Amino acid sequence: MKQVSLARFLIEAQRAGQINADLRLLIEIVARACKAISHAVSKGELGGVLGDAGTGNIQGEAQKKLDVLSNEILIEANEWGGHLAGCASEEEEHPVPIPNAFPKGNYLLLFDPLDGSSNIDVNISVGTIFSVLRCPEGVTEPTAEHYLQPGTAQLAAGYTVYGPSTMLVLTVGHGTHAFTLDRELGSFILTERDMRIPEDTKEFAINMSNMRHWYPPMRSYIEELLAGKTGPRGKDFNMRWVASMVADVHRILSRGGIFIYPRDTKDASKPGKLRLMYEANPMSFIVEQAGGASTNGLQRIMEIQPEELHQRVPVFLGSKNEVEVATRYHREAQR
Ligand code: P6P
Repeated sequence: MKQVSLARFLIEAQRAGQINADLRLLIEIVARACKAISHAVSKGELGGVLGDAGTGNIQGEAQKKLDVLSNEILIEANEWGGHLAGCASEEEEHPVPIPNAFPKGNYLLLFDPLDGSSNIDVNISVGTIFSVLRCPEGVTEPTAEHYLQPGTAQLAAGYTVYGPSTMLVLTVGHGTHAFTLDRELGSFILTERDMRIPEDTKEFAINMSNMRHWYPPMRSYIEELLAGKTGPRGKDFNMRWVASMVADVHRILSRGGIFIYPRDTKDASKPGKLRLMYEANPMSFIVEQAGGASTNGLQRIMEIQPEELHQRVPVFLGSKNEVEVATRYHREAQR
């Protein structure tokens, strides 16, 4: 079968009325930036870009050199095209305006430039996550509150996982599709159209070391998975935890599973670890478009009305029926 490149896929999506020319340009530019990040990541120690940058970000996390580099690559790639009104990054406290030297467009781009970067120095897969919103009508200098739109307002979302192969997974609201980077051509090639997450699973992903900090419904739910055949679930479960959300979510998209990062008592000020705007919302859009589900334990993540740019949220996402079981435990406990 003739290979379909990302460029051709996006032209066909535009021809089908799913996206317009500006959104197509935006996605192509983000994909090109991810190729540059993939190139830097794959050099490893030889690129002199491993280790700490010696700086911290708004999250209070030590930044890796590659966090800073990836952030710069995405910001610089997107400033001149005339398609963006601004962008927001996990690595930037405030939204980044488009320089006045360049025209502004109708879209807002939000991203985690290098998620899981604590894995970089031990050569474990990391990724880039991005989300696209429309800039509110008539706003040319968007500030943080213009980004605070629920996940259902997303026009596109995707991630690039820098693993044994570099893969871009994308949705524009018409299914979830996977592209694999052909390094010789420098093109992302469509390798899976309309990904579907199995509705049931025997595999869960959670950081078990936090168990003593979990609230009762979380503990009950996991204890039943661990009981396997001998317990109420009547089947044995396997566990995987890469500690790179992109890698864990990609596995779940590919073969099913449930990914959980719950709120816990370790830090009551934080309702979970993952950020709503540029991690949970884009991943939820991608997963729902593949037939999966994504909640914060009580409601659909994409229906949460954001209150601040870097807010955190508990995440239960993946195989639809398993997410419903875990969510039911939490809803019952809340009652
Ligand atoms: P923990 C990476 O730092 C990240 O934000 C996600 O990619 C990942 O799922 C999670 O944190 C890992 O958290 O507490 O297991 O290190």
